[in-house]
Amino acid sequence: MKLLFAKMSWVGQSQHDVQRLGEVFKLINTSNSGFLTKLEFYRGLADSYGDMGFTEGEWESMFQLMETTEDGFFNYQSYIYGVSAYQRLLNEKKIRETFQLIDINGDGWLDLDELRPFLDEE
Ligand SMILES: [Ca+2]
Repeated sequence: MKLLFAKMSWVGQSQHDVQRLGEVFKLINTSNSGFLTKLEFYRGLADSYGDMGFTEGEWESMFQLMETTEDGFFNYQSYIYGVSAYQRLLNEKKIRETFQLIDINGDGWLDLDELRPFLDEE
């Protein structure tokens, strides 16, 4: 099962990412207003943190999950909600992909023959 658990390690990683991204919000929000716009966030990110390992498309996906005010401001709570929701979607996608990888005959079930290569590693 070691290989299987290694494949699942991103779940812990994504929790770490949410924490890390939370810190970044606080550091970028230098005015301490509690609100940022997407532009302010991108600017702060570019100035101090680079892309943090996320593509622009990934950042956009996260922003789409955030609730903003009419003029495009979001607060810490909405930001964390967006980041967490995005990580959750990503986890579900990766779990599905891993399942499909193991489900060799594609019947939607994992049988012993399909799991044996992972069990033999012990
Ligand atoms: Ca199967």
